[in-house]
Amino acid sequence: MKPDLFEAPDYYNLDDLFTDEHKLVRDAAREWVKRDVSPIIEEYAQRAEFPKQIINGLAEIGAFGPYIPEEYGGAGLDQISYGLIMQEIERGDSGVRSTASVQSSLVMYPIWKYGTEEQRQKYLPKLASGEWMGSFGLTEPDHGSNPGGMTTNFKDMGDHYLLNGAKLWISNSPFCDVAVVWAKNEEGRIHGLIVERGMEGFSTPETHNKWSLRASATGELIFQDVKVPKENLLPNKSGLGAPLGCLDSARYGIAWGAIGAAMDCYDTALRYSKERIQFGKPIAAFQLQQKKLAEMITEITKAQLLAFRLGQLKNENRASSAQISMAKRNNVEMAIKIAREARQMLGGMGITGEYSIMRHMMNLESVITYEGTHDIHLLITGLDITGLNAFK
Ligand code: TGC
Ligand code: FAD
Repeated sequence: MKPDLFEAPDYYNLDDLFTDEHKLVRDAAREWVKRDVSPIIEEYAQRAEFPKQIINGLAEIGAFGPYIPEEYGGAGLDQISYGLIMQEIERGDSGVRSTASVQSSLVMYPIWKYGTEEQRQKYLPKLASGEWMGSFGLTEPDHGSNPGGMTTNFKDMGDHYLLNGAKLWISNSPFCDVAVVWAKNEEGRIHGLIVERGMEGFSTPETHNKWSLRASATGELIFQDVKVPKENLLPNKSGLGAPLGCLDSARYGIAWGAIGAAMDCYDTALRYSKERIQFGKPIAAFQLQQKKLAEMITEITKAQLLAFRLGQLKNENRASSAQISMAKRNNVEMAIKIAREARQMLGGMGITGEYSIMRHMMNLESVITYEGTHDIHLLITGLDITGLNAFK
């Protein structure tokens, strides 16, 4: 792969709106991605393997629990810093950002928000340092967009719970130490349970043959009469709103992350088009190529402003789920369109692993599907503005 010469676009001087802390956190993440992710990521993606050696680095830049309080090992940062970390990591690879999203927003967040003090003390510091890795089991083979239909269930056996069922498409599952699993009790009410590797009847087979998110490990969570200690139930929130609350936080991070992938594609295409000579001129001199570049930077700038404003609202606890859906949907679509255009600008070179664009493009096919598909987020906006539910 070519050396990482990335220069971040900031067309509307967004840097003026960031605090010194935001810039410090972002620049540290940016440097780390250049040093520790860019040189190896293409090779790991080609091999379809998650690079476990970057776990310590992710912890050091604060990517595991950026907004979790420091007393639990988190970085204690605000929501904009969290977003900027996700942007920088996804600039490197969406699969690496996935690992950080799951660990922070889908594993640490529910333990912090819905767990007991004992659960927080036991799990959060180890998850923040990367000593333990987590996964989040909501999706099932027959229940993806409709998680409320889940059939994974647990029974109260007096001194423990008995968990049965299966989850599919689970990021980090093949190597996770703990899984936050959503299952129904005997009354059909959804609860979160912390399941630990090593519990009898719990297995995590890997899903192979992915053309997307190849540097992220994806798999299943299978529960066959797993005895879960009663103290592993998350007691402070139940119902579908509990996992959906975690998704709000992860979807917000993706809204920023997608900007990173788009920035990388734009920056690569801009540099390439100024160097590539055809018909005696750099291809950047042709109007058609300038149109592509001008539209890319316009869309990136709009996405940056959307994410920044959403970050302000999140900091004030005023961001609605529907506002988060709009940003996730818009920014991922923006990124995937830019990846497709940028790939064309590199001609044949665009399909090779010498450049990051094709990898981003394929990764974004997962990003536009997970954490709520593109259609589901549109319907969330539709419901919000009309008051009419078009899901069912
Ligand atoms: P509905 O009846 O609308 O709602 C049920 C309850 O949930 C509440 N609620 C929310 N709460 C918090 N945050 C949200 N975003 C919420 N949305 C809804 C709602 O108020 C209600 O509460 P209550 O107290 O009245 O019971 O539920 P529904 O069954 O009609 O479904 C709505 C729908 C379709 C929007 C929802 O199911 C949905 O978002 N589906 C998409 C599923 C999804 O996003 N799955 C993601 C799995 S995790 C993942 O992909 C990780 S990828 C990780 C990575 O690698 O980065
Ligand atoms: P389906 O729900 O079957 O949807 C198929 C199509 O039908 C989509 O186009 C959808 O938009 C459309 N559709 C569905 N319902 C409606 C409707 N009411 N109206 C109109 N159109 C509709 N899940 C986890 O729990 N944890 C994870 O860590 C995780 N990681 C993932 C990693 C990867 C790489 C991938 C690909 C997925 C991951 N997921 C994870 C699962 C992901 O959240 C689901 O794939 C997603 O929610 C969609 O579910 P589905 O794939 O079953 O598609």
